[in-house]
Formats: sequence, C-alpha cells, structure tokens
Amino acid sequence: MLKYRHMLPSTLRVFTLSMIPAQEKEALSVVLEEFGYSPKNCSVMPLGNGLINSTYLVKVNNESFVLQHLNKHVFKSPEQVTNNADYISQHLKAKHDKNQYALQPIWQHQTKSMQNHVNINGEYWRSLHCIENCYTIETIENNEQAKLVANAFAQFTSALTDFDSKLLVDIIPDFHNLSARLTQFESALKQASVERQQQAASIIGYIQSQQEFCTEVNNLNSVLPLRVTHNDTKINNLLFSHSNHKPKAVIDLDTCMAGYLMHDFGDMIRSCCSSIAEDSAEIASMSINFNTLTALTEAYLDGFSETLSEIEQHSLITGVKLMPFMLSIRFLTDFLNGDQYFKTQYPEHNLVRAKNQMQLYKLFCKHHKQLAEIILRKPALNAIA
Ligand code: GN1
Ligand code: MG
Repeated sequence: MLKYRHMLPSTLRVFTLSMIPAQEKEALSVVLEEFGYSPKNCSVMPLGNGLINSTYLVKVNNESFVLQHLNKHVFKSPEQVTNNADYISQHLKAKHDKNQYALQPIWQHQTKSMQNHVNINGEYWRSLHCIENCYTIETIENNEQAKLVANAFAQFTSALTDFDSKLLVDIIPDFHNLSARLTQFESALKQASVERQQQAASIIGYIQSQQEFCTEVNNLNSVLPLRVTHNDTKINNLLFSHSNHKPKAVIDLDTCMAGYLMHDFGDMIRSCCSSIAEDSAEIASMSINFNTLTALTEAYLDGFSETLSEIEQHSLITGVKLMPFMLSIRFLTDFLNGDQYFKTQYPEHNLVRAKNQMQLYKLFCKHHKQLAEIILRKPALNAIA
C-alpha cells in the first residue's frame, strides 16, 4: 500500500484547481508517479458525469490517458472491478483482432510494478487508455444516430455471448435484482428521518402500489436466459468519433456481470427516450420520444437476430419499464439513507431523480400498447426460450 508523500501543489498542473479537493490532488500526484509519469509534466482535469467514481483526463506531452478514483463504498472489492475489466477487454480485443467486434476495446494500464490499480491508504485508483478524438452525447439528435447507438450497444452485449460468465466476480451482488432493491428500500424507509419520509411520501406510496409489476418481473427472472451484460448502457457510456461521428467504443465496464438482456435494452431506452435529463425537476413536461424508441429498438433487435428467443424479445417490454422503476427506487433509497451512494449536488437531488425516473416508468406503462407493438413488430427467429 502506498502512503501519501508531501508534494508541493505547484508540481502538478491542474486546470480546474477549485474543482478537485486538496487530498485528491495530492493522491493524483502519487498515482501519476506509480504509472510512471512525472506529475509536474501532467495536466489534469475532471472528466465525464459519472455518479459514482471520480474520473480525470491527464495530458502529458502529446499523450492523453484517463485516471479514475474508484468509489470504494460502492465497489467493495475494487481489485475485482479491475480484474473483471481486464477479462472483458481481453475477450473484446481478441474478437476485434479477428474482425468480429468492430468497436474499439478499452483497456487498463499497468503501474510500474505491473499492477492494474494503485492502492493509497485504502483508496483505489486505475488508469485507462484514452481513445483519442472522441466525445460523448447526452441526447440523441436523430434516427440515424439512434440506430448507431443501438447497434453499438447490441454489438457489445452480443460480443459477450460466448464469454464465460464464471470468470467474472459479481461486483455488486443483486445489482439489478428488483426484489433485493425493494428490500433495501424498505429498510431505508424504516430508519429514514421523519422529514425525508414526509418529503418522499407520495412516491413511497406509489412504489408500494406496484406489486403487480414486481410480480411480473419476478416471474420473468425465473425463465429468462442469463447473459453477460454491461448493466450501465446509458447513452453517455458510448464514445463517438470526432472524425465520422460514429460510435467508437462502449466504455465503463465496471458493472459487467451476469444479467438479462432486458436490463441493457431497458437502460439504453431509459437514457435515450425521455425528453428531459434524468435529474431534471421539470417532470410535468416529460414525454417519450417514440421515433427514437422505434429506431433504437429496430437496430437493437437486428443486432441480436441470431440469438434472441421469443421470451427474451417479450421481456424487453418489461425491461423498458423496469429500468426507470428500479433506478427510481435506488435513488429514493439513497435519499432516505441520507445520500451515501450517488453523488449529489443539492439536498433533494436524489429525490428529484427518483421522481423523474418514476414518471418515466409511469409514461412507459401508460403507453404499454405502443411500446409492445414496436418491440414485437418483427418476430424473433428463435421461437424457443
Ligand atoms: C451510476 O456512475 P455511473 O454514471 O456510471 C450507476 C448506474 C445508474 C446511473 C444513473 C455502479 O452510473 O447503475 O444507472 O448512475 N452505477 C452504479 O445515472 O451504481
Ligand atoms: Mg457506471
């Protein structure tokens, strides 16, 4: 385990000094040295909008790479996160080299002592290869872009069809298990402050009224085939190339685990088809973009035509509702627990997110018929589960 060393702040050039806490800056210097860089030659700036880890872009001479401080409260075994990511990268790279995976695999760098992470006083850091000349998006602009997005996420999950899931540690057990999320919610509710319980009263009551949907999900879970899924297929986990504006890489492999296809499909739809951002408080104005939803669905189903069973195809309807419903419960649970899991910018942030995602769930339920018609338009090739 490395110890902090005294390091004059001026030896590390950080663009946005005020945004990075002093302790983090000090740690960054140590981490850079462990990866073989002299901090005084490096410029560091925060990267991305992740709600869990802290991510930085480092520029040194003409080179760029990514440094990430893993959230040890969320990832209880950070070494296992980096080990899992290595297995996935190796699998994707092998496919990429055989022209079976067109996207670019991302990979982690090793430290001077050949480790894929640095441990400083129990805090874990890693370095990731930076795919140059790329950008991320938060919203989809047109149907062409929607098709590219769905095709990229489908390629990713499809490329893991022959990956041995036993190699992966269950990084966050029960990550997308609705029953477990409900149990966590009920126990958060019991110990929450009266003030927070009151603030959340209407959404708490609504969740408790959704028993029928929870039973539908449980029934599906017992019959669906397990795959290796990404589990965080939100739109900003896709890198687009500046040169041709096409998807270049699927990033953020932290939660790649055994899961159901409806999780990856549902999370993609959740993050692409709402008219407002996932933490917007303008809930009354929320609508679903069905043009985008149709384009995403068609391209996603095309990407799985060989391996999709009828029951899996049907489950995608449930998945579209499940992902905002479950994320709403997770945000609410964190609000009731006093905001320990997701990064927040103001005291009601998690409550706003929870209400936003629950509204999305309600809209998908309201438009169930249209949703089902789009998802089932083209029948699956494999009629048996
Ligand atoms: C978290 O940190 P980020 O943005 O990659 C969360 C996802 C949520 C997402 C909602 C490990 O992902 O499950 O869907 O926020 N990741 C974890 O924006 O909990
Ligand atoms: Mg993530």
